Amino acid sequence: MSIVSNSIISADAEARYLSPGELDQIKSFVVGGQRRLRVAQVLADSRERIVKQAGGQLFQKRPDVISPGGNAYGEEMTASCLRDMDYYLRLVTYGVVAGDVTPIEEIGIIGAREMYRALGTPLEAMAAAVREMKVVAMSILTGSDAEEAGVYFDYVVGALS
Ligand SMILES: CCC1=C(C)/C(=C/C2=NC(=C\c3[nH]c(/C=C4\NC(=O)[C@H](C)[C@H]4CC)c(C)c3CCC(=O)O)/C(CCC(=O)O)=C2C)NC1=O
Repeated sequence: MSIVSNSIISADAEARYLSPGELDQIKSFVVGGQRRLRVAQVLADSRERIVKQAGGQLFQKRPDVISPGGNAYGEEMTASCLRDMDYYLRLVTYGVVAGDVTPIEEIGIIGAREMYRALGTPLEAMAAAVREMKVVAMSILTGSDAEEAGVYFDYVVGALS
């Protein structure tokens, strides 16, 4: 789930102490801890704005998804769509905190493509929604904070594409 637990699991599998290389990686994870927590907090605090603005952008660029016959057509379906966007934003914050994509993968990626196919949700529009959330998040975060979070948005976009 994180570099710390992964390193321990692989070291213990070989009944050995953590290597200098592993300790170095853990060190940079620990050193970056405050920043990752700050980034996760900013994203969580901005969740409404991120989802709302990104949803607006998505529906402007893909009016088909909210038009009759579209997967997110109607108040209830649009709400499910925005809720899914909030889900993925939440998972991005998990990734940021863990410094690892594994929690995102386990909770929201494995099986997601099949699920969306079954629901008739266009995957490329779901990926586009996450890309739009990244754009909004990048306008809120700066510098290395934005870079840190960007990795996890990109991961979700790539995994859903
Ligand atoms: C945290 C992990 C997690 C995820 C990811 C998740 C997704 C998820 N999205 C769903 C539905 C849905 N998802 C969407 C989303 C969209 N439709 C579009 O056209 C857009 C492209 C997109 C929004 C950007 C919609 C419209 C539904 C409702 C579909 C339906 O009920 O037919 C459903 C079906 C059950 C339900 O409606 O709650 C699940 C399980 N649930 C989870 O627990």
